[in-house]
Amino acid sequence: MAQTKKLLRSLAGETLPTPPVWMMRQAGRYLPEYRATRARAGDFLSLCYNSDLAAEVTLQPIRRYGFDAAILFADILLLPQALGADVWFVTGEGPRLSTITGAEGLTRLKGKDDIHDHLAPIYDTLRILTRELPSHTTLIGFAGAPWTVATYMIAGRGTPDQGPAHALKTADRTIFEALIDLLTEASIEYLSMQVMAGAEVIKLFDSWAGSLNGEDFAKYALAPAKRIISELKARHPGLPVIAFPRQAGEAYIGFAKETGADGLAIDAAVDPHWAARHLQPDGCVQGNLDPKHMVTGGPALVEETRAIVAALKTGPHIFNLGHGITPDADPDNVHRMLEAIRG
Ligand code: 1CP
Repeated sequence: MAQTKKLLRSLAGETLPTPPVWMMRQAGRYLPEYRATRARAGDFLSLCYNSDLAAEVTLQPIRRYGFDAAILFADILLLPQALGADVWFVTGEGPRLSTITGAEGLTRLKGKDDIHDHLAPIYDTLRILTRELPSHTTLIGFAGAPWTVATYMIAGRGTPDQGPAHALKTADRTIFEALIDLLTEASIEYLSMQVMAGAEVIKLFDSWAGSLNGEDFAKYALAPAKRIISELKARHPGLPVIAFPRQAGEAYIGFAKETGADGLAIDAAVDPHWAARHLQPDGCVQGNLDPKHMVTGGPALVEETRAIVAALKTGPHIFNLGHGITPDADPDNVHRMLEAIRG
């Protein structure tokens, strides 16, 4: 049967008259219905592990806006938790984790196959969503890429420059690489289960790829993505994957081809004309409206949206933001963006 889901057609390399669209963090605090459901769940992690409520918040932006894709409501830090790290969220500040500073932190972690009991509610969320989503909406599963997840596990929190992770990489490369390898293999098991539970596309978020340079980028961003993607595709032939090596700059070039990704998500710093020339020949490009427009709105929102659509219209394109929508965004600006894309 010919593929009718627009997002899957774009990922298969088709150039469509209007691009499919979804938004990073589309289920989130800018939506009053999200805040209400989160309050019912108690806190953020309880929401992630409550399959019914996690499915509910995944569906909220689909109902409100009719996006072409729904992304599983979960977080990249659930995998470290499944591996045995302590993870909690400090309201108004962000995530906190137990830290990994050397060999003993690593040996305390579980093996790659010991994560599924802990993550069972996430797989249940996906099963609920396969039943509840409209037939034209694509269901996206995800994980953090090994480097990005490692930066949180090493520092115990988000960091502006990923300093502690770079320091461990220099001080004890064996331990650092063992952590990257464990996360690579555990991500394969986690994502493979997501596919079996109903995820139709997988996205790998390497939010901090931009702080890796040269050889480090090749070893800790590119190589793990390549291993994860090739193993997932071996287990699930035809599975489309979107890679997001955020702020990779020039290193976006060739990333999709070398890792086998079908789609390459780009941040808002990338000129979409440059992306059309250097990235679209290798496959679908996803992006890349600056999320600040969702706060400020006005004519600039419409002009920028149209400029991105126009720049990428001669190749496969999925419209998205360059990063997640922020809690201070105006929900009406999302309608304005959709109007500018779809007319
Ligand atoms: O207060 C709240 O309700 C929590 C805010 C929130 C949300 C809505 C967090 C905390 N995580 C999420 C959901 C989430 N996280 C999704 C699913 C839904 C969607 O996109 O609609 C996804 C895909 C993520 C991925 C994620 N979590 C990333 C990668 C993407 C990115 O934004 O760069 C990262 C880095 C995280 C860690 C994380 N989780 C939450 C926060 C505030 C952070 C960033 C921490 C930091 O470094 O400051």
